[in-house]
Amino acid sequence: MEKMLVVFLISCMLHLASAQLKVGFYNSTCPRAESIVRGIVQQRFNRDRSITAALLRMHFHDCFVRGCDASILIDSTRSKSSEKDAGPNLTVRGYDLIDAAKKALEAACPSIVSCADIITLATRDAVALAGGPKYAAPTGRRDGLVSDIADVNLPGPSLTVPEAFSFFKAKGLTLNDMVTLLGAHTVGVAHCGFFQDRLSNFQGTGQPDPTMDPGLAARLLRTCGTASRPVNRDPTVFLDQGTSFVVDNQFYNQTRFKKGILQIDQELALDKSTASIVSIFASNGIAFQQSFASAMIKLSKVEVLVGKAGEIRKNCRVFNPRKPTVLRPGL
Ligand code: HEM
Ligand SMILES: *[C@@H]1O[C@H](CO)[C@@H](O)[C@H](O)[C@H]1NC(C)=O
Ligand SMILES: *[C@@H]1O[C@H](CO)[C@@H](O)[C@H](O)[C@H]1NC(C)=O
Ligand SMILES: CC(=O)N[C@H]1CO[C@H](CO)[C@@H](O)[C@@H]1O
Repeated sequence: MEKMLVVFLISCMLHLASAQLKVGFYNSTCPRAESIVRGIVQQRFNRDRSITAALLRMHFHDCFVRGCDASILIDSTRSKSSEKDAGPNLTVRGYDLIDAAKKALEAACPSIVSCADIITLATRDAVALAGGPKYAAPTGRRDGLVSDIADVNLPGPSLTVPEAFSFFKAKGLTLNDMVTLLGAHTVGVAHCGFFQDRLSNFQGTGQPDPTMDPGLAARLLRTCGTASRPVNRDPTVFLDQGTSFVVDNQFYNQTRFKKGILQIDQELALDKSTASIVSIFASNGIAFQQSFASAMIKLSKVEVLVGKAGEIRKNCRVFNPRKPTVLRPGL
């Protein structure tokens, strides 16, 4: 009984928390906030279209570890390893863009716009620039006070659909949200190490993964080499072999032709719980775009800090210095 009450109260609090995010949260406190971020993303995108993939992955990794609180941005110190240094972070990119946006925002309105909102807004803008949906992103997130390598528990690329779904379900996301969000693999790259097992000796059979198109497997093998004889140093390949820089539904079409790169991507088209969603998105680009916009908004609300929780960091890579009035007993 007591337990149920606690669960009820916590779920009320979570509900309230997300209710405090608002579209245009900075309208009066920093009216140029969204246009400043958009300008910086546009500038970067003009010379490097891969920024869309970088930000999407950063946003996902941030939100799945302690909620969307910019904990992924914290640099490790000599005494403490932060989220950034965990294995699955591997090659999360785009930290410098967040720094540039923060610098411009601090100049325009000091200590107002959170790093967590910068990630959300920059991702939203980069998605739109790459041909994805344009959507209004609620803001008002606060930055977290904890970033610990031990908290990082992200899904791996060789999971089954039900295994992967357990991670999304724990964040309040549906199977439809998961299939939609994995559509982010319509842009960006993967290092060979994440799918090499599929190319020549799948599960010890001495054969490529039978769920991968043999022509594709042969091509990827030439790029990647084998685990014992790798070609140069861990090269990358496009996750969407069709339209690699465009946020569109081609990723789903590719998986229907056995051209998913990661095992989990291919599984989406094969598992009976997700195959029908994949075929809808593959044949209906507008349905995908609409679903992607709403799933991104849902992702951006996972376990956020609002109100007086957390802080507004001055520098996205370090926590603000503690106020001197806080005396800790024993120190
Ligand atoms: C079951 C869930 C997921 C798994 C197992 C997974 C796994 C991976 C792996 C292994 C890579 C390659 C990383 C590298 O080689 O550097 C990757 C890349 C990527 N992932 Fe995911 N991912 C998942 C969900 C998501 C979600 C929900 C998003 C965003 C909404 C996302 C966005 C991306 C993007 C954009 C890239 C390309 C990054 C780049 O080019 O720098 N992923 N993912
Ligand atoms: C901010 O302005 C936009 C555009 O006028 C409006 O849609 C939004 O509701 C406003 N938000 C707040 C919190 O005032
Ligand atoms: C779907 O992918 C296949 C295989 O790569 C390609 O031949 C076909 O043109 C694609 N269909 C659409 C509608 O883009
Ligand atoms: C960008 C970044 O901080 N990457 C780190 C990811 O984690 C590895 C260790 O697993 C570090 O070596 C990288 O520096």
